[in-house]
Amino acid sequence: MAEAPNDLDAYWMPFTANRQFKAAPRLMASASGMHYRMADGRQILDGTAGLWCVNAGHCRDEIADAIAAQARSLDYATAFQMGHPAAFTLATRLARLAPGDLDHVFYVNSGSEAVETALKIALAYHHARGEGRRGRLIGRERGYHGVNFGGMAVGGIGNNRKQFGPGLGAVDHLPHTHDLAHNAFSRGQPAWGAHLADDLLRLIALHDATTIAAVIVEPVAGSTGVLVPPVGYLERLREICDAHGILLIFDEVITGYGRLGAAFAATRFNVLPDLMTTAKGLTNAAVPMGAVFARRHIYDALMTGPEPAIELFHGYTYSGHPLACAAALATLDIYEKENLFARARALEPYFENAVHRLDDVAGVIDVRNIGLAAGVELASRQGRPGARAYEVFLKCLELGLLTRQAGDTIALSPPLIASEGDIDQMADILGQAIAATA
Ligand code: PXG
Repeated sequence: MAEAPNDLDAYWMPFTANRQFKAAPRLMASASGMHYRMADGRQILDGTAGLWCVNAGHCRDEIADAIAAQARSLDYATAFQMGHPAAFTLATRLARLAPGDLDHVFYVNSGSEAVETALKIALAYHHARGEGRRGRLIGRERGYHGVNFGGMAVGGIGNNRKQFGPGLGAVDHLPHTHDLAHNAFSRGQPAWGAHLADDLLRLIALHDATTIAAVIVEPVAGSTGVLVPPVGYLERLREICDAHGILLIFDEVITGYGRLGAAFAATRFNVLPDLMTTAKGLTNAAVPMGAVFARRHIYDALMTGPEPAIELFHGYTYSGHPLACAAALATLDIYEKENLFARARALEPYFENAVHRLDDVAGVIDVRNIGLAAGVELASRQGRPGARAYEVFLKCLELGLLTRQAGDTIALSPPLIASEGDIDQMADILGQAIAATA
C-alpha cells in the first residue's frame, strides 16, 4: 500500500476545496475492478467509474501490459511531420467504431483540448470554404465543455466564468432542457422539451446564420447533473443546423465509449454530428488522451491548397502519444471482447429500476437516468446550494461508495462491468446516505 504523504500543502488541488480537504484528506491508494482501496485500507465501490472514465473497471492487466510494452519499445514520437504505426492503427479502429462518416480522428490529451480543437476545426472549415464570417459559437446553459478558454465560453456554468471572465466574445447560448415541472422522475428520454431546440432559430434571427459557425452540446449533459435530451430534441437541432449551414458538435467526452449502452450517443440517438469530441473512456483513463472525430466533408474541405502546406495549424506535443495509443488499443480490445457497450445497454433497465427506488426517499426531488448514468437531485438546504449533496457524498464514502456531486444532484455512472449486486449496493448506500442527511 502506498504510504500516506505527511505534507499536503504543496499540491494545489483542482476543483477541490483545498483547505477543507487538507483538514480531512481522502486519499486513494489502489484500485481494482469495481473498487478503490483508500489509504486507510477501506474498500470503496466506484459508483462513478473514476470521473466517468474508467468504463472497463480499474487496473486492467491488458491495458497495463500494453502501456508497459510500449514504454519499452517507443516511449515518444513527435506527431509533427512524423508518425508512428499505433496512431494510424488506432485512428482506423476509431473511425470504424464511430457512426456514419465520422471517419477522421485528431488526437488530443483531454476533453478540454478536444473541445478547443473541435471549435478551431469548425472555424477553419468555414474559413477554408470562404465563409470566414461564420465566427460565432453557440453553446447551451448548463453545458460543460472543459476548462480552457473556448470551452469555458461555450459552456453554460456561471461559476466556471466567475473568476476568469467570458473567454470568447462571439458566443451565445441555448436554454438547457431540464425542467422539474415537466420532466421530473423521467426514465430515459423525457417526452417534454424538444421545442427548446427551436430557440436556435431565435439566435439565428438575432445574429444571422451567416455569422454562426457551430452549435456545441453534450448529447447528455453529465457533469451538470445528468440532463437527458428530450425525445426529438437532438434531431431538431440537427435539422436546424443543416438548414442554415451551421456545424453541429457533440461533446461526447462523457457519453463516448459505452456510457449510454452504445459506442457513442450519436450511435444511440441516431443523430450524426459534424464533429464529435471524446476523451475519458478512450483509454479507460489509464493514460490521458482525447480524440476529435470529423466527418469526411470537414476533413476534405481542409485538404485543399498547396500540398506542402500544413492544412490545420493545430496540434499538441503529446497528440497521439504512443503510450496513450497503446492504452486505447488495449481498451478497445476489452470493450470489444467483453461486449461492454451491449452489456451496459442490457443492464440499463436493472440500473433504472434500482435508481428509481430512490424516487420516494424524503428530500429527493428528481431521479433521471439513461444508459449507465443517473442523477438523483435533492432539495437544496435553505440558502446553501450544494451543501446537502456534499453531505451525501461524504456519507456515501463513509458507507463505502464513491459518488459525484453536481450542485445538489448526486451522479452515478458505474463502470460498465458492474454487476447487478454492485448496482443494488450503490442504490442502497445512496438511499441510506440521503436518509441520514435528512
Ligand atoms: N466535455 C465534457 C462533456 C466533460 O464532461 C470535459 C469536456 C473536459 O474534459 P477534461 O478531460 O479536460 O477534464 C468534460 C470533463 C464531474 C466532472 O464532476 C466531469 C468532468 C470533469 C470534471 C468533473 O462530473 N468532465
